[in-house]
Amino acid sequence: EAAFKERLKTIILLNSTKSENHPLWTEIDRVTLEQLHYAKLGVGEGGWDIFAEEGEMRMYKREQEIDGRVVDPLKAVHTVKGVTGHEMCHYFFNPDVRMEWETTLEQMTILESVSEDTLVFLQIHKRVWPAAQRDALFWSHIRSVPDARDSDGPRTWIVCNHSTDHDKAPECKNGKYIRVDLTVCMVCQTIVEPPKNGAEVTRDNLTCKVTYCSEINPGGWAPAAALRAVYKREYPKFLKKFTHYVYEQCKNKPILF
Ligand code: 18C
Repeated sequence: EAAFKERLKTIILLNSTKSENHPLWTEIDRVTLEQLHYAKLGVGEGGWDIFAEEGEMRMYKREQEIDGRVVDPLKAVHTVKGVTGHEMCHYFFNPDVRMEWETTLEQMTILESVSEDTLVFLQIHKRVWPAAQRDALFWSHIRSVPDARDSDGPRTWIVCNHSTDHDKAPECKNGKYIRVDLTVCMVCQTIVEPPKNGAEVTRDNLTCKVTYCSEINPGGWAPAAALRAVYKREYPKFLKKFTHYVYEQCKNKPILF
């Protein structure tokens, strides 16, 4: 009986570290799958306007305002050689390296480690004059899903970030910062070009197709023209810097499929 109880304790402990048992789980699962679907839709329809183009990278926006606030949805696509979708998403999710590529950040705190694949973040972002400084409170979730082409090759990876509340977070209305409301996803598909004569796959055979979608409500007053100027500068800067960072980190490491 003692051995049985011990085993039961272990099972309970193991299960409690899974995100499936967290009160946020239903929302995490729903929003992640919605974002995956949304990211896969093309930009041909739906009124997307291209605003930045450099090499393989294309960035589109839809101008939209809610209560006079700019909330323009953004969708970007990029193709990066030599890395996998798993690698790309790993670095986007991993808090240890965020300061290496995220240039809008002043401070980052992990409020809760829900599980290996889910964290709750409080981030303080740099202030842009003349608007008030912003913070962001969101869960972040990483997972793999079967590839859309139904191949037995590498899976597709997604990281989804979505605003939430948290007991440990300062209340925004009494706080020093205005809290933004965000839904962001990065979806990455790996394409492997089969090497000739059955040789081993190297990084030269890899291409990663990145889709990045973002909807940010500034949460309070911000001058529309300044805000649009900020994101038109910051999004391309982010995606170029981030993908270059991942490429550099991975180039001499074994491939993480
Ligand atoms: O997705 C990205 N990063 C993730 C990890 O950090 C996460 C972050 C989301 C960004 C939240 C943005 C919070 C407000 C930022 C304020 C602007 C800072 C600019 C600093 C310039 C020095 O998902 C990559 C994010 C890429 C950067 C996006 C910039 C978006 C601008 C949106 C503006 C809304 C705030 C209003 C500020 C008013 C300006 C006049």
